[in-house]
Amino acid sequence: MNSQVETEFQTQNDSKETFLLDVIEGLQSSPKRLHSKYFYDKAGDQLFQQIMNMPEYYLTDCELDIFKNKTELLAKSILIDNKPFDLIELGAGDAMKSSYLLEHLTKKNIDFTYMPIDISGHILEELSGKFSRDLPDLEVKTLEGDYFDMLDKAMSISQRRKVVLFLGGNIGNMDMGESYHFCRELRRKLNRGDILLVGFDLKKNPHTILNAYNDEAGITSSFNLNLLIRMNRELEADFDVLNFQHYQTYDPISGVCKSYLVSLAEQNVHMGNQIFRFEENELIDMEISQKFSQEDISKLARDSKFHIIDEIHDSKNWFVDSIWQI
Ligand code: AVJ
Repeated sequence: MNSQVETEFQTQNDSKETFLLDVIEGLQSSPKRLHSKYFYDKAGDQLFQQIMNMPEYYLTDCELDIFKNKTELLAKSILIDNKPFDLIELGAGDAMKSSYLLEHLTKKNIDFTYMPIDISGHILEELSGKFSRDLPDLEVKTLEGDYFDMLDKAMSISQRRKVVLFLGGNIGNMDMGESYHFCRELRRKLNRGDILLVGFDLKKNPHTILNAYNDEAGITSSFNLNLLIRMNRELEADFDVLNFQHYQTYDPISGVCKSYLVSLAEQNVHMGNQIFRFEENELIDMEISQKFSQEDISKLARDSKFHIIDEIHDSKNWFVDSIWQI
Protein backbone atom coordinates (compact mmCIF):
# COMPACT_ATOMS: atom_id res chain seq x y z
CA MET A 1 0.00 0.00 0.00
CA ASN A 2 1.22 3.49 -0.82
CA SER A 3 1.11 6.15 1.86
CA GLN A 4 -1.23 9.00 1.14
CA VAL A 5 0.96 12.07 0.95
CA GLU A 6 -0.48 15.49 0.21
CA THR A 7 1.05 18.94 0.51
CA GLU A 8 -0.28 22.39 1.30
CA PHE A 9 2.12 25.30 0.97
CA GLN A 10 2.55 29.06 0.91
CA THR A 11 3.61 30.49 -2.44
CA GLN A 12 7.33 31.12 -2.97
CA ASN A 13 6.74 34.84 -3.57
CA ASP A 14 4.88 35.18 -0.30
CA SER A 15 7.69 33.71 1.71
CA LYS A 16 10.44 35.60 -0.16
CA GLU A 17 8.64 38.92 0.33
CA THR A 18 8.20 38.20 4.05
CA PHE A 19 11.89 37.22 4.35
CA LEU A 20 12.95 40.52 2.74
CA LEU A 21 10.65 42.66 4.91
CA ASP A 22 11.76 40.84 8.10
CA VAL A 23 15.44 41.31 7.20
CA ILE A 24 15.01 45.03 6.45
CA GLU A 25 13.13 45.57 9.70
CA GLY A 26 15.77 43.61 11.64
CA LEU A 27 18.75 45.45 10.17
CA GLN A 28 17.08 48.83 10.76
CA SER A 29 16.56 47.98 14.45
CA SER A 30 18.96 48.80 17.24
CA PRO A 31 20.55 46.47 18.09
CA LYS A 32 20.43 44.86 14.66
CA ARG A 33 18.80 41.45 14.61
CA LEU A 34 17.99 38.63 12.20
CA HIS A 35 15.47 35.86 12.83
CA SER A 36 16.89 32.37 13.39
CA LYS A 37 13.91 30.80 11.63
CA TYR A 38 15.64 31.85 8.39
CA PHE A 39 18.73 29.72 9.18
CA TYR A 40 17.13 26.73 7.48
CA ASP A 41 17.75 26.91 3.74
CA LYS A 42 19.28 23.85 2.08
CA ALA A 43 22.80 24.56 3.39
CA GLY A 44 21.34 25.52 6.79
CA ASP A 45 19.43 22.23 7.01
CA GLN A 46 22.70 20.39 6.33
CA LEU A 47 24.62 22.44 8.91
CA PHE A 48 21.93 21.75 11.49
CA GLN A 49 22.24 18.02 10.71
CA GLN A 50 25.98 18.37 11.41
CA ILE A 51 25.24 20.20 14.68
CA MET A 52 23.00 17.34 15.80
CA ASN A 53 25.88 14.95 15.13
CA MET A 54 28.41 16.95 17.19
CA PRO A 55 29.47 15.38 20.49
CA GLU A 56 28.76 18.70 22.29
CA TYR A 57 25.17 19.02 21.07
CA TYR A 58 23.25 16.84 23.53
CA LEU A 59 19.65 18.03 22.91
CA THR A 60 18.81 15.65 20.08
CA ASP A 61 20.30 12.63 21.85
CA CYS A 62 18.32 13.39 25.01
CA GLU A 63 14.97 13.72 23.25
CA LEU A 64 15.79 10.72 21.07
CA ASP A 65 16.35 8.76 24.29
CA ILE A 66 12.80 9.71 25.32
CA PHE A 67 11.18 8.85 21.98
CA LYS A 68 13.15 5.63 21.54
CA ASN A 69 12.99 4.24 25.06
CA LYS A 70 9.77 5.74 26.46
CA THR A 71 7.56 5.40 23.39
CA GLU A 72 4.86 3.48 25.25
CA LEU A 73 4.61 6.19 27.93
CA LEU A 74 4.40 8.90 25.26
CA ALA A 75 1.69 7.01 23.38
CA LYS A 76 -0.33 6.46 26.58
CA SER A 77 -0.29 10.13 27.47
CA ILE A 78 -1.58 11.32 24.08
CA LEU A 79 -4.18 8.57 23.49
CA ILE A 80 -6.97 9.74 25.75
CA ASP A 81 -9.85 8.14 23.85
CA ASN A 82 -10.23 5.79 20.88
CA LYS A 83 -11.31 8.49 18.46
CA PRO A 84 -9.24 9.24 15.35
CA PHE A 85 -7.00 12.28 15.73
CA ASP A 86 -4.48 14.47 13.91
CA LEU A 87 -0.88 14.43 15.06
CA ILE A 88 0.56 17.81 14.11
CA GLU A 89 4.30 18.43 14.40
CA LEU A 90 5.51 22.04 14.45
CA GLY A 91 8.93 22.30 12.75
CA ALA A 92 9.08 18.61 11.93
CA GLY A 93 12.56 18.67 10.37
CA ASP A 94 13.61 15.11 9.59
CA ALA A 95 11.08 13.74 12.16
CA MET A 96 13.82 11.48 13.48
CA LYS A 97 12.41 11.51 17.02
CA SER A 98 8.71 11.47 16.21
CA SER A 99 9.08 8.58 13.76
CA TYR A 100 9.47 6.23 16.77
CA LEU A 101 6.08 7.36 18.03
CA LEU A 102 4.57 7.25 14.51
CA GLU A 103 5.81 3.69 14.01
CA HIS A 104 4.47 2.64 17.41
CA LEU A 105 1.00 4.11 16.72
CA THR A 106 0.88 2.71 13.18
CA LYS A 107 1.77 -0.80 14.37
CA LYS A 108 -1.05 -0.57 16.91
CA ASN A 109 -3.47 0.32 14.09
CA ILE A 110 -4.36 3.63 15.71
CA ASP A 111 -6.39 5.83 13.35
CA PHE A 112 -4.53 9.13 12.94
CA THR A 113 -3.09 11.48 10.33
CA TYR A 114 0.44 12.82 10.68
CA MET A 115 0.63 16.52 9.74
CA PRO A 116 4.21 17.80 9.75
CA ILE A 117 4.51 21.60 9.52
CA ASP A 118 7.83 23.07 8.41
CA ILE A 119 9.09 26.29 6.83
CA SER A 120 11.44 24.21 4.66
CA GLY A 121 9.75 22.68 1.61
CA HIS A 122 12.96 20.85 0.86
CA ILE A 123 12.82 19.01 4.17
CA LEU A 124 9.11 18.17 3.81
CA GLU A 125 9.77 16.57 0.42
CA GLU A 126 12.45 14.36 1.92
CA LEU A 127 10.10 13.50 4.78
CA SER A 128 7.29 12.42 2.42
CA GLY A 129 9.72 10.21 0.52
CA LYS A 130 11.03 8.64 3.70
CA PHE A 131 7.57 7.78 5.05
CA SER A 132 6.21 6.34 1.80
CA ARG A 133 9.21 3.95 1.85
CA ASP A 134 9.50 3.17 5.57
CA LEU A 135 5.95 3.51 6.91
CA PRO A 136 3.67 3.05 3.88
CA ASP A 137 0.54 2.70 6.05
CA LEU A 138 1.02 6.11 7.66
CA GLU A 139 -1.35 8.79 6.45
CA VAL A 140 0.69 12.00 5.92
CA LYS A 141 -0.36 15.54 5.09
CA THR A 142 2.58 17.95 4.89
CA LEU A 143 2.03 21.65 5.59
CA GLU A 144 4.69 24.09 4.32
CA GLY A 145 4.79 27.51 5.94
CA ASP A 146 4.61 29.38 9.24
CA TYR A 147 3.37 27.43 12.27
CA PHE A 148 0.17 29.39 12.92
CA ASP A 149 -0.92 29.77 9.28
CA MET A 150 -0.48 26.04 8.81
CA LEU A 151 -2.15 25.23 12.14
CA ASP A 152 -5.18 27.25 10.98
CA LYS A 153 -5.14 25.20 7.80
CA ALA A 154 -4.96 21.95 9.80
CA MET A 155 -7.92 23.07 11.95
CA SER A 156 -9.94 23.93 8.83
CA ILE A 157 -9.30 20.71 6.89
CA SER A 158 -10.20 18.38 9.75
CA GLN A 159 -12.41 18.54 12.86
CA ARG A 160 -10.65 15.69 14.63
CA ARG A 161 -8.96 15.97 18.02
CA LYS A 162 -5.49 17.49 17.74
CA VAL A 163 -2.23 16.47 19.34
CA VAL A 164 0.46 19.07 18.66
CA LEU A 165 4.16 18.19 18.98
CA PHE A 166 6.68 20.98 19.46
CA LEU A 167 9.94 19.12 19.94
CA GLY A 168 13.68 19.61 19.98
CA GLY A 169 13.72 22.55 22.32
CA ASN A 170 12.40 24.68 19.45
CA ILE A 171 10.42 26.68 22.00
CA GLY A 172 13.85 27.87 23.15
CA ASN A 173 14.11 29.97 19.99
CA MET A 174 11.69 32.37 21.69
CA ASP A 175 12.36 34.50 24.76
CA MET A 176 10.11 33.91 27.80
CA GLY A 177 7.63 36.61 26.76
CA GLU A 178 7.41 35.30 23.22
CA SER A 179 6.87 31.70 24.36
CA TYR A 180 4.07 32.87 26.63
CA HIS A 181 2.35 34.60 23.69
CA PHE A 182 3.06 31.59 21.48
CA CYS A 183 1.44 29.18 23.95
CA ARG A 184 -1.53 31.53 24.47
CA GLU A 185 -2.04 31.64 20.71
CA LEU A 186 -1.88 27.84 20.47
CA ARG A 187 -4.35 27.61 23.35
CA ARG A 188 -6.69 29.96 21.49
CA LYS A 189 -6.56 27.95 18.24
CA LEU A 190 -6.98 24.50 19.84
CA ASN A 191 -10.11 23.00 21.40
CA ARG A 192 -10.90 21.41 24.78
CA GLY A 193 -9.31 17.97 25.00
CA ASP A 194 -6.52 18.82 22.55
CA ILE A 195 -2.97 18.10 23.64
CA LEU A 196 0.29 20.00 23.32
CA LEU A 197 3.56 18.13 23.83
CA VAL A 198 6.51 20.51 24.24
CA GLY A 199 10.21 19.59 24.47
CA PHE A 200 12.16 21.80 26.88
CA ASP A 201 15.93 21.88 27.30
CA LEU A 202 16.52 22.11 31.05
CA LYS A 203 18.98 24.33 32.92
CA LYS A 204 22.06 22.29 33.79
CA ASN A 205 25.82 22.76 34.23
CA PRO A 206 26.44 25.99 32.30
CA HIS A 207 29.61 24.60 30.67
CA THR A 208 27.57 21.78 29.12
CA ILE A 209 25.15 24.31 27.66
CA LEU A 210 27.72 26.81 26.40
CA ASN A 211 29.81 24.04 24.79
CA ALA A 212 26.79 22.80 22.84
CA TYR A 213 26.59 26.18 21.08
CA ASN A 214 30.29 27.07 21.00
CA ASP A 215 31.80 24.02 19.34
CA GLU A 216 35.54 23.78 18.59
CA ALA A 217 34.95 22.85 14.94
CA GLY A 218 32.99 26.06 14.31
CA ILE A 219 29.90 24.40 12.88
CA THR A 220 27.59 26.64 14.94
CA SER A 221 29.56 29.61 13.65
CA SER A 222 29.01 28.47 10.03
CA PHE A 223 25.33 27.90 10.84
CA ASN A 224 25.00 31.57 11.86
CA LEU A 225 27.13 32.93 8.98
CA ASN A 226 25.14 30.86 6.50
CA LEU A 227 22.19 33.24 6.95
CA LEU A 228 24.37 36.04 5.52
CA ILE A 229 25.22 33.82 2.55
CA ARG A 230 21.52 33.05 2.10
CA MET A 231 20.74 36.79 2.09
CA ASN A 232 23.46 37.38 -0.51
CA ARG A 233 21.92 34.78 -2.77
CA GLU A 234 18.19 35.30 -2.21
CA LEU A 235 18.01 39.02 -1.41
CA GLU A 236 20.92 40.26 -3.56
CA ALA A 237 22.90 41.40 -0.49
CA ASP A 238 26.71 41.70 -0.45
CA PHE A 239 27.74 40.56 3.05
CA ASP A 240 31.44 39.67 3.33
CA VAL A 241 31.23 36.72 5.74
CA LEU A 242 34.93 37.10 6.58
CA ASN A 243 34.04 40.45 8.15
CA PHE A 244 31.67 38.84 10.69
CA GLN A 245 32.47 36.64 13.69
CA HIS A 246 30.24 34.35 15.74
CA TYR A 247 29.97 35.11 19.48
CA GLN A 248 28.05 32.89 21.93
CA THR A 249 26.84 33.61 25.48
CA TYR A 250 24.99 31.71 28.20
CA ASP A 251 23.58 33.26 31.38
CA PRO A 252 22.81 30.44 33.83
CA ILE A 253 20.52 32.61 35.98
CA SER A 254 18.06 33.65 33.28
CA GLY A 255 18.70 30.54 31.13
CA VAL A 256 19.27 32.77 28.10
CA CYS A 257 21.75 31.26 25.61
CA LYS A 258 22.37 33.62 22.69
CA SER A 259 24.38 33.86 19.51
CA TYR A 260 25.55 37.05 17.88
CA LEU A 261 27.54 38.02 14.82
CA VAL A 262 30.15 40.73 15.48
CA SER A 263 31.06 43.12 12.68
CA LEU A 264 34.88 43.01 12.48
CA ALA A 265 35.13 46.34 10.68
CA GLU A 266 33.25 49.51 9.98
CA GLN A 267 31.45 48.51 6.79
CA ASN A 268 28.48 49.08 4.52
CA VAL A 269 26.33 46.23 3.31
CA HIS A 270 24.07 46.67 0.28
CA MET A 271 20.83 44.86 -0.32
CA GLY A 272 18.81 45.85 -3.38
CA ASN A 273 18.66 49.64 -3.11
CA GLN A 274 19.20 49.67 0.67
CA ILE A 275 22.47 50.36 2.49
CA PHE A 276 23.10 49.11 6.03
CA ARG A 277 25.96 50.64 7.99
CA PHE A 278 27.89 48.57 10.56
CA GLU A 279 30.26 50.07 13.12
CA GLU A 280 33.31 48.04 14.11
CA ASN A 281 32.20 45.53 16.82
CA GLU A 282 28.53 46.24 16.18
CA LEU A 283 26.41 43.15 16.87
CA ILE A 284 23.69 41.32 15.03
CA ASP A 285 21.46 39.48 17.49
CA MET A 286 20.98 36.10 15.76
CA GLU A 287 19.43 33.40 17.93
CA ILE A 288 18.16 32.71 21.42
CA SER A 289 18.12 29.15 22.83
CA GLN A 290 16.30 29.61 26.13
CA LYS A 291 16.87 27.00 28.88
CA PHE A 292 14.18 26.21 31.47
CA SER A 293 13.84 25.13 35.09
CA GLN A 294 10.91 22.93 36.12
CA GLU A 295 9.42 26.03 37.72
CA ASP A 296 9.75 28.02 34.46
CA ILE A 297 7.81 25.26 32.66
CA SER A 298 5.02 25.03 35.24
CA LYS A 299 4.62 28.80 35.18
CA LEU A 300 4.48 28.88 31.38
CA ALA A 301 1.79 26.15 31.32
CA ARG A 302 -0.21 27.86 34.07
CA ASP A 303 0.05 31.36 32.54
CA SER A 304 -1.06 30.11 29.12
CA LYS A 305 -3.95 28.13 30.70
CA PHE A 306 -2.87 24.56 29.97
CA HIS A 307 -2.80 21.69 32.49
CA ILE A 308 0.35 19.59 32.68
CA ILE A 309 -0.87 15.98 32.40
CA ASP A 310 2.48 14.21 32.12
CA GLU A 311 6.24 14.85 32.01
CA ILE A 312 8.75 12.46 30.48
CA HIS A 313 12.49 12.99 31.08
CA ASP A 314 15.57 11.48 29.44
CA SER A 315 17.80 9.25 31.55
CA LYS A 316 20.20 12.15 32.37
CA ASN A 317 17.38 14.52 33.33
CA TRP A 318 18.71 17.12 30.92
CA PHE A 319 15.58 17.41 28.79
CA VAL A 320 11.83 17.02 29.33
CA ASP A 321 8.84 16.40 27.10
CA SER A 322 6.03 18.12 28.93
CA ILE A 323 2.50 17.08 27.97
CA TRP A 324 -0.21 19.69 28.33
CA GLN A 325 -3.95 19.60 27.83
CA ILE A 326 -6.64 22.23 27.56
C1 AVJ B 1 16.64 23.74 16.61
C2 AVJ B 1 16.18 25.62 17.95
C3 AVJ B 1 16.48 23.50 18.97
O1 AVJ B 1 18.46 26.26 19.69
O2 AVJ B 1 19.33 24.33 20.19
C4 AVJ B 1 21.47 24.56 17.42
C5 AVJ B 1 19.07 25.39 16.95
N1 AVJ B 1 21.22 26.66 17.10
N2 AVJ B 1 22.67 25.15 17.52
C6 AVJ B 1 18.78 25.10 19.40
C7 AVJ B 1 20.56 25.53 17.15
C8 AVJ B 1 22.51 26.43 17.30
C9 AVJ B 1 18.42 24.56 18.02
N3 AVJ B 1 16.94 24.38 17.87
